[in-house]
Amino acid sequence: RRLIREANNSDVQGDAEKFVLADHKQEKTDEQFSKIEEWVSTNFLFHHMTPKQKKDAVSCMEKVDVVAEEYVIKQGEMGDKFYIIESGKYDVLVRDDEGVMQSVFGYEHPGEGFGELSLMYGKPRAATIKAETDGALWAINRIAFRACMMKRNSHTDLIQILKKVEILKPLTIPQMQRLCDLFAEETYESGDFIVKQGEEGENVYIVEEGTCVCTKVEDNKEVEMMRLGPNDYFGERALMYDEVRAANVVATEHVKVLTMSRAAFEEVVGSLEDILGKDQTRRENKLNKINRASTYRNFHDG
Ligand code: 1OR
Repeated sequence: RRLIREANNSDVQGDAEKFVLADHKQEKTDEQFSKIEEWVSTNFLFHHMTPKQKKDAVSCMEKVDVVAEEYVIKQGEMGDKFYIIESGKYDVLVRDDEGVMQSVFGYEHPGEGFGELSLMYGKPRAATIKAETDGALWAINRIAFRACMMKRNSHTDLIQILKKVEILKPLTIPQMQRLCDLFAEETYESGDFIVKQGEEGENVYIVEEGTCVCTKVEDNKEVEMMRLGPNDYFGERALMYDEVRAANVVATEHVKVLTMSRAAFEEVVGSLEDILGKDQTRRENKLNKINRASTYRNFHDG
């Protein structure tokens, strides 16, 4: 990844991303590939990946054989692998207040997965996973998972998108190139919630394709606040003010978004407050205009 971050030439960056992925590819038979692909397609962790990204993820999964009584994951240890079960039974144990391991859950169905908490949040393992029988798992680590999610079109294409986003216009080309490395791409279908009112959020989003509607529940009614289309951004408020999400953002058709964590964004661009603060007036004017034209309406009325 250092190679990717440090490279400035966009072609070199594209190649480096492919290199990361190629580095993680694991041999498997066609039969294994399609079985894992089926499991991946029903697992929430892969839900917002494009079909191509899912295929990349499957190709990076590595087989792990386990024997009965083996500890696959130990609570409190650092780890970044996510596992999908091919076979075997697994016990989930959590230490209670007295330090005694208690069984809290179990997995026994092929296709079930565990270990997503550490993969997604980089935190120590929240539970212990112990094999009750011999079995087989398919594992993917965080670097490979993230490399699959990355947008791997040429940087030139991505920079053309970023240049149209109002708040990013003042950025220099090198800053934009560094941002390109950190964006992941996600897809949503009509009716999917990209951001949910009341939830905590860590990511900002840019609409790449399609439209979304921003809604808010007021007096038990879901009212439309504004529509967002290509090159609009959202999800910044919760991060700027350290608040929960103030509204929903719902896809109204097939939508592609670029997304990045606040930490990654600030690493490249600096304080989100400073940059977005300048754009808040423009956004609030847009919102007021919509309100004045009384386009508030019940979302479900259409
Ligand atoms: P991880 O990366 O933290 C351990 O590694 C994994 O166990 C964890 O991700 C989950 O995938 C899985 N609490 C925490 N982790 C659980 C739990 C759990 N169940 C499965 N895992 N439970 C709450 C216990 C107070 C049980 C919920 C039914």
